[in-house]
Amino acid sequence: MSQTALNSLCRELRAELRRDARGPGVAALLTRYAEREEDWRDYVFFDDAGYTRNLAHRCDEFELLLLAWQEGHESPIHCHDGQRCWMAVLEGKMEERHYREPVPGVQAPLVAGEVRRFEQGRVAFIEDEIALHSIRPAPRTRGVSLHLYARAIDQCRVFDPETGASTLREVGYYSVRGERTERPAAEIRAEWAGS
Ligand code: CSS
Ligand code: FE2
Repeated sequence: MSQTALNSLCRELRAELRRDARGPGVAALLTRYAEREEDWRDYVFFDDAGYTRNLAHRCDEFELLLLAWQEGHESPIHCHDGQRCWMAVLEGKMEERHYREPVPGVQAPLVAGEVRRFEQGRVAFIEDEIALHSIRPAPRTRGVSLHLYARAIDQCRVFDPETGASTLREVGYYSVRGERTERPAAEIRAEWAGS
């Protein structure tokens, strides 16, 4: 890997998650990167159709993605497949809405929880034990966020808040390390396997 700030971050994240899979030092590493660095711009593509998932790095310990959100874009309400998720704001402000199932595993309308706003440089953390959530940029702004999933998330459940019904959704990639792609996600994952 070349000596870019993003590659250095990946090396540091890997060392940290190998040391302790819960990643106590991850938020500090992401904060430092978000406050100082700009090389993520090479990996970000926007699309009017919806937020884009741009792959920066994938290995056994984690997956690192840049998500690009136009004004008005919003993720569905989703879980994190039992993994840990950190989100650092690189551009704009991001809003997170928490939801929970009133009785876990029983289908019923979701209960809305807190709404949080994260400024540029701030880091959010979520896992299934905390809540389901949805993410969007603050009104009238676009945003770029850096997402670390440990371990990688290849699928998640997305929820209808009115009924609580959920469906399993495979997640894909809009670009890989700065190259736009329309290749199937499984093919891309296979290439990174064992790295
Ligand atoms: N989980 C969503 C973004 S919010 S953490 C995704 O990766 O597409
Ligand atoms: Fe999420």
